[in-house]
Amino acid sequence: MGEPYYITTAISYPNGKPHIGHAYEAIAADVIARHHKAEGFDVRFQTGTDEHGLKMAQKARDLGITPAELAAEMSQHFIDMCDKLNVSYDVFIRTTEPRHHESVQELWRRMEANGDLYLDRYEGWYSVRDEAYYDESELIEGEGRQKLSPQNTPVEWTVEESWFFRLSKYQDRLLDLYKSTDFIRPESRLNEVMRFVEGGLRDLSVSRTSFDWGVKVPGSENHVMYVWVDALTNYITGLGFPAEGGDFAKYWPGDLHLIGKDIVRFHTVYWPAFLMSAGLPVPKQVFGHGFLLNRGQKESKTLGNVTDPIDLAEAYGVDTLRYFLMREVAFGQDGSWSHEAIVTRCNAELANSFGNLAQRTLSMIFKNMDGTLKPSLPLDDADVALADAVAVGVGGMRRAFMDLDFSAGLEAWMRAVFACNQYVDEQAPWTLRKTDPERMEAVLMTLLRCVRSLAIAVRPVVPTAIDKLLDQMGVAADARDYTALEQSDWLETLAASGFTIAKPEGVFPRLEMPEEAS
Ligand code: ME8
Repeated sequence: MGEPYYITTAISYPNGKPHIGHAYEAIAADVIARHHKAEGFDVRFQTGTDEHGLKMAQKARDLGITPAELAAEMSQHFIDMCDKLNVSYDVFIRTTEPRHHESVQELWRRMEANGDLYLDRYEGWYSVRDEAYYDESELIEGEGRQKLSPQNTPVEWTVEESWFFRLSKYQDRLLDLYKSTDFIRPESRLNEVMRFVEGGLRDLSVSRTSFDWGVKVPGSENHVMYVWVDALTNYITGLGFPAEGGDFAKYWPGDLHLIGKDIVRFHTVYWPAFLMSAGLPVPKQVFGHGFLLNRGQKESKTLGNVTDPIDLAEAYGVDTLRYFLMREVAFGQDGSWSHEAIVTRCNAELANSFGNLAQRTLSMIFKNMDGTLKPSLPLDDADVALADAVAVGVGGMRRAFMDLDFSAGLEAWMRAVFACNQYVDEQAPWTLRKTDPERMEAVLMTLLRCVRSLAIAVRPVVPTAIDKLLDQMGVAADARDYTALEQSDWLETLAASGFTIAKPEGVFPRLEMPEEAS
């Protein structure tokens, strides 16, 4: 087994069904997980649902059910979404699980033992939707002079007895962390957080007495913990904490918390401070991705533009949706989707470029060579140059993916696909068939080698279609990781086994605009 690599998504609030932003984050995390697996890492991938807090309690009350019922029903939709979108998580955590309560209470005890928790009275502007208190100075004014949080959500003046965490004590250690490591990415978020922390940290209210839907504070049973203390701890609960051997020893500190830009502060200020207080190592990196917008607008129930990601996956195919999201959005920035953009991008790149290349190659081998493989024909300069161009494209893609720059990675991959299509046009194997059949066979074998490399490279993004293609090419199921790219004799071995290419089936069909969207 390779080096451990632990990646997590945010855990979603199951107060409604998953939206396209949830799908985007889950898909991006899955691509990262699959990419690291292909690179040989021993990957652990966790996602889940964040089931406590006032937001859940209020929603359940509105629906006339208990918060536990709401959480159970809705978290199933998140599990179903992950399964539908081929999200290969190892652990799906629900914060209502007893093991999670135990883990959070142990974290609390350690913070308390370190002298970082004290009882006081809290007064402030609280936003239920954000589950956060805000400073007067941070508020903005909405319609009718209504006070709103910086996230545009309503706030209420709230007074309660509360436990406090000595966040102020960690200011210097946090600033050191940001300056000496790559803890926060991308850079725009780093700058935002630095400004916030340099502005001075105030102690944080970390318990509530006004409701009881949460993890109980040890020794102070009328208090439940602030939902963010509880939620953030999910990342270590899933590794078996408080047990510190086993998975915890192997995968902690985690490599990457992938989250959206709106919750960067919780992950880069509160979470490392809690861990420092409890004497535990902090994760290696937090990446705050951008928001996915619907033609430039945030989806919302009020605007009536909410899209069910499952409907999109059903309309266009799971792989297509995954490819579109990773290719279209510069990772870290906001991005937009529309039906036209999905159809245009995926037809141009998946159906017409790569899909067509693979389909043409396999079908010419099937028709003109009876599907047989001839690995040892002489190669000429054009063949060697193409193999080089593909190796450069695939190498560029792997490096960009390591750096989480997916759109640039897929662009490098696409350049290699274009080089192959240009080679097909220049070599014109359909003409060679009559003039120089042996040369035609060498051209087709060159193309087959390139298609295999390109397929293996893009497999983390579009796993189902690529597996279908590699099956048709006789590539063994256990030879589809990046190490297989170095196996220069695979075609020799496959030919020696007597494998022949059968009539191929396309794996990236052309898309049509759905009627209601055109
Ligand atoms: O914040 N585009 O849960 P959540 C992209 N429970 N990402 C989006 C998005 C959009 N339009 N809208 C939301 C929570 N997200 C907490 C997290 S973690 C210990 C607790 C992202 O259901 C959002 O940024 O509101 C977050 O990373 C994730 O979806 C879940 O959001």
